[in-house]
Amino acid sequence: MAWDPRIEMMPEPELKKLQFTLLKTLVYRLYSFSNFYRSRMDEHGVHPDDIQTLDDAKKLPFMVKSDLRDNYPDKLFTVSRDELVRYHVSSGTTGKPTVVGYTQKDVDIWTTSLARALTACGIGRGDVVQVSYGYGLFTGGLGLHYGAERIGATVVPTSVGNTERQLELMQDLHVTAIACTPSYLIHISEVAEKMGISIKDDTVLRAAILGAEPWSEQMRIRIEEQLGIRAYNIYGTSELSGPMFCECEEQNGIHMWSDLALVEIVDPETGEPLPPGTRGEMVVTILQKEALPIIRYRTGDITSLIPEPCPCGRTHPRIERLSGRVDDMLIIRGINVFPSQVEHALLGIPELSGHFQIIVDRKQALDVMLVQVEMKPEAFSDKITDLMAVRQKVAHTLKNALNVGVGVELAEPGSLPRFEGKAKRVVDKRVM
Ligand code: DLL
Repeated sequence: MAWDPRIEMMPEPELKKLQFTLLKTLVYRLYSFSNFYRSRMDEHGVHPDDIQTLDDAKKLPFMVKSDLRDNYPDKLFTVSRDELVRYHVSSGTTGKPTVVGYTQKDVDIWTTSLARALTACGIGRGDVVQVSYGYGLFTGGLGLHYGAERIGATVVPTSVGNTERQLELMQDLHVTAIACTPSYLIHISEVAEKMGISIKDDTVLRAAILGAEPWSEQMRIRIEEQLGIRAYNIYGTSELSGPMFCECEEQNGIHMWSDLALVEIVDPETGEPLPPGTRGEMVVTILQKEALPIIRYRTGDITSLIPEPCPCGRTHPRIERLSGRVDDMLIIRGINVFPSQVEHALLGIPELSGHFQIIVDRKQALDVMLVQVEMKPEAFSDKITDLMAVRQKVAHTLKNALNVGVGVELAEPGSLPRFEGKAKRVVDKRVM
């Protein structure tokens, strides 16, 4: 089932033509009406007339998060304030946050992208969707809320927190789908266990729409098996509007709606385009945004375009699961390490609960990485030899996966921090 089959299944050549028309219109509009874009393009020696094919998009200058931060709060907006119907604000890790404004059309298009996304996961009228992403300045809650309403599903707007109540509502209101971060879903399932509720047997939950943070294929398998549901990967960033792009029922790659976004994968070092199938940094142009146009935005997310067409019949390109960020990559004694690699390795170890934390420090000029891993209650023993064996197994698995030796510390069940929003997996104590 597709929300808008005419667009979602449009033959590829037609879709490309549409993309090109939208790109060209956008570039002309911004060159005429945005000081920022005009001077950027002039500095870069490119004029809208130089955009003759879709491929010419690579002639346009990149945009990065700091461009938004430097123009705080709204200097990059291309509509007047009274045309705005909403702001979202994303918490920056440093300095000023980034503010995204939306016109009514921007909200409508964003909502359409989510209607497509939810329909692609088999959700529709008759479903009850619990939205357990944060509501408010974060885009997850309101985004999914509007999308679910648009397809005629019933929304339970729980937001995050008060997990026991969330579980009661899940049962009492016959929730069939939940939208939240993968780490919050794991937390919910642990609280359910403590309350004596089996999500698999005591609820009618059948789908989860998970995103906003990295998660692995192993984590999907674990969630699906434990909860008896199907878990779908959803992606977006606040700068692009919020969550917009999602897997379909094939669960094999995230469809990037071509009439809304032009996706490129580039070498993070050189900025040069990379071919389908090769991993690099994803760069996105949002083709139909009014309030805060986004051209060639460097997401910092690492993925690749999947070259094969999707068996679902949608012609819009897919990206593979994000494997990390250009900027959360840790360099440990010269070796690149992604927290997602650590997660991937740990989930293969049955004694562990899946909660972990990475502590990076520098001792005598050498990077040291300590991975704290939490054990499952049933695997936790008071025999030192048992614990040492597990610790050794974890250290060995991580060494193989990361190509670098790391310290391992076992933690008691329930002792590592839990997260309602995005999990913070890395504590970097190094002073650079
Ligand atoms: O996290 C928007 C969102 C809300 C996406 C709800 C999905 C669901 P930001 O707070 O701006 O926006 O963070 C965007 O989160 O650049 C990725 O690094 C990461 N991210 C988002 N979705 C995924 C995902 C929202 N499915 C940043 N897998 C992005 C891995 C993800 N990382």
